[in-house]
Amino acid sequence: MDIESIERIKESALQKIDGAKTIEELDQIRVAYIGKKGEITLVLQSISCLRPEERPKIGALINKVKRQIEAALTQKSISSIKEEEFDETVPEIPVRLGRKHPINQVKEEIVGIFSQMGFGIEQGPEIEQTEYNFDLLNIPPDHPARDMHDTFYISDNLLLRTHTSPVQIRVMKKRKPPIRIIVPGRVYRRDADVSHSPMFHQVEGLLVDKNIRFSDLKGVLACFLHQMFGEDVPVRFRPSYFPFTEPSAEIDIGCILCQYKGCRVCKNTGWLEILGAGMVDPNVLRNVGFDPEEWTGFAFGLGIERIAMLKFGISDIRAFFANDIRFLSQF
Ligand code: 2NL
Repeated sequence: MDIESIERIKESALQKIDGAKTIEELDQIRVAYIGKKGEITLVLQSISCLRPEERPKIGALINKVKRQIEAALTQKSISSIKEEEFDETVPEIPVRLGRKHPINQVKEEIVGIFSQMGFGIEQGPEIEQTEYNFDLLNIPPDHPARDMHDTFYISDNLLLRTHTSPVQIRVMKKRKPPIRIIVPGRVYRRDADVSHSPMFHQVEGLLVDKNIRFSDLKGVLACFLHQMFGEDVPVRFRPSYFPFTEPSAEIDIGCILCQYKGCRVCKNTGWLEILGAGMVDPNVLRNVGFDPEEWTGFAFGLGIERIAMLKFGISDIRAFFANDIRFLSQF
């Protein structure tokens, strides 16, 4: 075994590797040269036939040639795989796309309708001062909504807002009328069952200008309800009470689940309560520095979860917040 014959084996191996056309051919070459009974392997085993002083030099050369052949095989198989084994007809691995949360879908639908009517979107802090959440809204100090059992207090004068109305107060204190805003956001109340979540979402609206009267409220809200639930849906206004509006109303639509015949959801009335609204109380206008003789306005509020539950036929509010992909991927 001499240097020349080792070099010859190397040259023939590299030549064959270079000329190989398939992965199978490369495998055969691997076996023929560096497999268990391959040429290089046999040469390495016959090293004991050499004189001891020749062994290290020849041994090192054979090992070097073996590594060169391995490297050439690897290199060639990488480029062969690229050329031969990429099958562009194999279907791709499906990507599961995310989607908008149903609460966000309904919120965007509501906000979109009011945007078209010229309402601008406003947002504000979820941690509020008692003054903004209650006092300036004409909610008296002994009102039950202020109770520790109904409101999450952070301190004596800080709380998690129980409605988005304090945002409208902030806007009115900052700007002069005309004001026409829609305020979507998270709100918090100490309540939890199938239809109440301690965190839920509201959309409130406020319009203040000269000569605004109850018919403006009726027109805007009927227009909204007909876009949201269909041109043919019946709408009715019932007298109600809120500390921040006078007069106040609750607004129903004909039950979209039973077509007004009466069912469990509408409690056999044929009607679903959708909105609370009213003319902004003169006390509230004065609290933000507006003269109620010069400016009047209307305000309204609705719960997004309630509308989403009706729209999608969901009976447990907690499904929205369980983050179960099997639920969320249906919308
Ligand atoms: C409901 C009722 C309502 C308002 C919210 C409001 C805000 C200001 C002044 C006057 Cl700054 N009113 N908001 C008015 C009437 C009803 O919400 O049932 N919400 C779910």
